[in-house]
Amino acid sequence: MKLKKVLIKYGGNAMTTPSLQTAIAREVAGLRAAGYAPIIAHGGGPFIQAALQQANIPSHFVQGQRYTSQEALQVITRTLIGQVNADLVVAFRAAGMQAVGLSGLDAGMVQAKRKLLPPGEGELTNAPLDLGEVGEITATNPALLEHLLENGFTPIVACIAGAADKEGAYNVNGDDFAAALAAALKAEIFLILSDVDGLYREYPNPESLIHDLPLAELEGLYGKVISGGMIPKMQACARAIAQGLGGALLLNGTKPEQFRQYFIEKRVVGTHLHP
Ligand code: X2W
Repeated sequence: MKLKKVLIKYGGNAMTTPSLQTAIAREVAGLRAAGYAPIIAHGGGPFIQAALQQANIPSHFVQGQRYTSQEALQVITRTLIGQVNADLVVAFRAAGMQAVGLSGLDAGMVQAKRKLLPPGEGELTNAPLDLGEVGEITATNPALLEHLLENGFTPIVACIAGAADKEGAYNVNGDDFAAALAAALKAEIFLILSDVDGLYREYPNPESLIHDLPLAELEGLYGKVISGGMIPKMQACARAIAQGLGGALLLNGTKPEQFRQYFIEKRVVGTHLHP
């Protein structure tokens, strides 16, 4: 039987306590048991924030991307690969999965070049905005992930990319990283875990939660229904769908039972974005 690949973007806001990590790991194990092949791509924003603060390295965001100095990159790489990824491998193994900890560096899985943003409105110069050591993905190679999935392993991938235009690594936004891997793997579904139930027409009125969203309707929602941190998430979903991905699903990672409800009980939860 061909396994259905589910690329899960596991964001830092849904992993703040060990018990939440354990609960999500159990749900992901349930997916495996039900015939899905889960792949985890993770960020770790709150952990990065704490590590940078502790190292006295200033940090700010430009259009949803963290400005990353050379010294910040070192701390971020160590935090994501040495701390967050390792903790997730422990949690997922405890839930019975053969978890394998990786980052985009391994086997050239994700390559990037320096990301330059076009200047925003009201900027004083027309020069592109420099984000430091932030990467824009240029190439992906899912071969290693395919091997692992075929042999029953569950890959857990930290959002650090190899540099195509210099020595070393780049810091990549977790949503962009996960979307690129979802597209490269031709996943059945790209699942984004955040800390809200999905997109609301009128936040936080629960009646206004959007369950079904065709891609064509997405553009009209920016600035109204989609704002702040949701903008890069939805753009990442749209890009992955445009590259051939079957669909994207937003679930609330702080309510791990939503996994079971959606995938096993086939209940209507979250926001499903599709072509
Ligand atoms: C992110 C990578 C981590 C991330 C950062 O430094 O925070 C950039 O912004 P979440 O938990 O998924 O938000 N990188 C360039 O995206 O973590």
